[in-house]
Amino acid sequence: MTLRKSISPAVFCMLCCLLLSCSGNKPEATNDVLWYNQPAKSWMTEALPIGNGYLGAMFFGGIEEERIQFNEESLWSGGKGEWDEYNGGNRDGAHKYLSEVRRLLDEGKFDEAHKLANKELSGIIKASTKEGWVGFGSYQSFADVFVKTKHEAEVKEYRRELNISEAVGTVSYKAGEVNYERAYFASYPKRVLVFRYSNDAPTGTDYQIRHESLHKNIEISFKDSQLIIDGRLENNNMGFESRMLVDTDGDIVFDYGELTIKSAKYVSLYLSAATDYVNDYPDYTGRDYKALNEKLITDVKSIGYEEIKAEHIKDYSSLYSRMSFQLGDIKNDLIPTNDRLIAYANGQADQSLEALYFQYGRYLMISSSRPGTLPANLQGKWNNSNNPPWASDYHANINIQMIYWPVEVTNLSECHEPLMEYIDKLRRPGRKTATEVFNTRGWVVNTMNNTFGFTAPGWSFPWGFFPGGAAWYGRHVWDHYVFTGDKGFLENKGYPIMKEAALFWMDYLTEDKEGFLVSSPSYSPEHGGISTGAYMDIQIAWDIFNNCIKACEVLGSDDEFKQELVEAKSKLLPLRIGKWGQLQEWKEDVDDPENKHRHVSHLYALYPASQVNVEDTPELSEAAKVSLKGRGDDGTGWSIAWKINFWSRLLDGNHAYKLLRRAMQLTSDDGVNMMDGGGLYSNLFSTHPPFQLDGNMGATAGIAEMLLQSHTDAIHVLPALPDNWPKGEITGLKARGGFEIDIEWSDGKLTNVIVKSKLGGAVKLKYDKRIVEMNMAAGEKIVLDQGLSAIK
Ligand code: FUC
Repeated sequence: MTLRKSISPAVFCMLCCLLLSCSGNKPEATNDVLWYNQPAKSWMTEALPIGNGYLGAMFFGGIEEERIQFNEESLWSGGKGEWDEYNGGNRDGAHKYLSEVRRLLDEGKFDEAHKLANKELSGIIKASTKEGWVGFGSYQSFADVFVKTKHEAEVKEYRRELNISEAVGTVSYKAGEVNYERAYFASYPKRVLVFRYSNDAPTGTDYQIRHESLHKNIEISFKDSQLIIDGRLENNNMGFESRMLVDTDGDIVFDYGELTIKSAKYVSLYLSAATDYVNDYPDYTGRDYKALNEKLITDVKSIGYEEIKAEHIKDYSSLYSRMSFQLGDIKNDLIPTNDRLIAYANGQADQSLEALYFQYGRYLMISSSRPGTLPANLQGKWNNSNNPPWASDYHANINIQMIYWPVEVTNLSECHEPLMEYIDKLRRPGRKTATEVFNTRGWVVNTMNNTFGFTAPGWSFPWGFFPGGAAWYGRHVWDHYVFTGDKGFLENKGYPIMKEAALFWMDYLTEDKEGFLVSSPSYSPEHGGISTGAYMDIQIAWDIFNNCIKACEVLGSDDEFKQELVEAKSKLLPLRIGKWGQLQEWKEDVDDPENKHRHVSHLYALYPASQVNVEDTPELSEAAKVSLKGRGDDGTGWSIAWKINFWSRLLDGNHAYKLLRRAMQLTSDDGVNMMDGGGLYSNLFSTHPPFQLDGNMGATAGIAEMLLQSHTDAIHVLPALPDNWPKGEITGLKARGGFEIDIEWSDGKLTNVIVKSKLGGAVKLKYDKRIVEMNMAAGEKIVLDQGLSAIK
């Protein structure tokens, strides 16, 4: 980990005073702003993200030359268009080799089993090149917008900011006596990116605007006041188009692919982008993307900038403002965010930075996942490369799930819908993989998924082999139901998804010599080699069986299947405590206390699932703690974030907080580090490294888990409050059962809690050693004091 620079606490205090007294461009004190007094140089570590789920953009805020890199969520290479024999990665008939692999494993011939599984069960891509994986493909950058403005006079009072309560970015500065302002936002209602340039020079200013793209097969033109990119991806022939409508009071000239706008007091740019992709197996194509763009641009044409902006803020804040979070009294928001991070890395307290980081996770969620869009991928929707790390894919052995961990608890249930849709659409290709590779009913996905139904195991064993993916997705489906109480969803969409994922496990599990059900072959992501009965598989099977049983009870149907599930669940290999007191990762007691691997897969049962919890399974919880201590406090960004959640579930707020601070350490490392990277860039992107959205979202979920838990039969208030957060207030957290909870505390103790019930019903509330049980009517609100006595 490298710090860009470090400052002492004394210098830090001076900096605060200086900023408070000398800043010409006085910022408003607010808890919801990231801001900087310099333009961004690096895309990954400094540029700031905006997005509406369909489109994402990163703005740099350069003074003479502005760069805005943008993405459209479906622009992916790969799939059938790239390679006729693509087949979702499946080796048809691969299951013929399963029994042989199992026999070898039973005989303890692990190397031979590995070789055979690697050769016959792995998925297929056509080739691995430096442009990426042919067949699997990767998420692509769309293009960049460059805007040049010349300044003769000295530039002062520069400020670049992202206001996450409104989802509006701004840049402002003065050149001589002229004020320059820019605004950037992504409207979900209008499905466009909006960039606005304005100045108060008496005769306006000249702006030069152009596009640059990494794609070769494109044409750039200007017609009907629109700068248009029309292209096809070279490898899979995917059609794509963007249209940027220019509205200005200046004079426009288009020459050599560049727009010059003369003497303009304002320039508003409205950018829509689309591709011919449709999430429809097996062809994944057919959208009339040009007609869509035309409609979107026509829609914004007749409406003014202010109206579009007001509509955007209203839409965005209808989600964002469902929660508020205040921590302590220290407000350092008058200091540039990068300087705050430096001070924080040097040990300064900055509780409002921690609260900001929590809310930033919600901002990133709303900006990358809205109804109608694809789910957020490994980098949300932000990617500046055509060969991004891990293809910027949907990684189903932890990453995509972690991205969605905070979504229900932080009151953004609608943002979960894209994942529900995506999961639903994966069932058809997933059934083929179940049949061809595993010879089972149901559906399955493995480690790496893309937008073209790649559900086969990855192309090398063991990292690519992870049949737990679909059942883990099933946990999200179930959680979506338990948080919202939407029975229609459960009946029509959720339960069918879950049932088929459970069917896969019913068929895939085999009996071991002791008569327990185990998975074979299996392995614990992404280490330890091939085995029989890696515990993550068993825990995932337990979880999907358990949740399906509950779903059958809720729906009052499928009794026969429910009985089968009950029986299968009772025969699963029981969790075991090993020789050094650890929760075993494998069926055999072979865990190495020195193993620091980033995946802590055998604690799936502790978080996100709840098979192991302090209340009901204290011994297993203790064993989980021993395992966790063994793994240590380092890891990649997402690994550290997972550990925040684990320690919260173990009710150790101070340890969770220690990991939160570790997760928020400023770094500028952007090369891949598989072991002990982690940390934050100055734009608050969490890093593996490199940037992955999972680290942000995992930490946001972890903070929520420190303050509220509802995975047992009780809603537990302040279950893992760290000493460093003696005082605070959080409103709008969600608990399972359709409850919304506001909590206030001071001196490290609960002051009051407000419970609102959407669905009505019984609720058990827990704080410290106190428990209260209440019956609430739908829509009822109850205020309780520190002793959990109702006061209103
Ligand atoms: C998993 C992890 C890696 C990385 C990748 C995207 O395979 O093991 O650390 O996060 O996903």
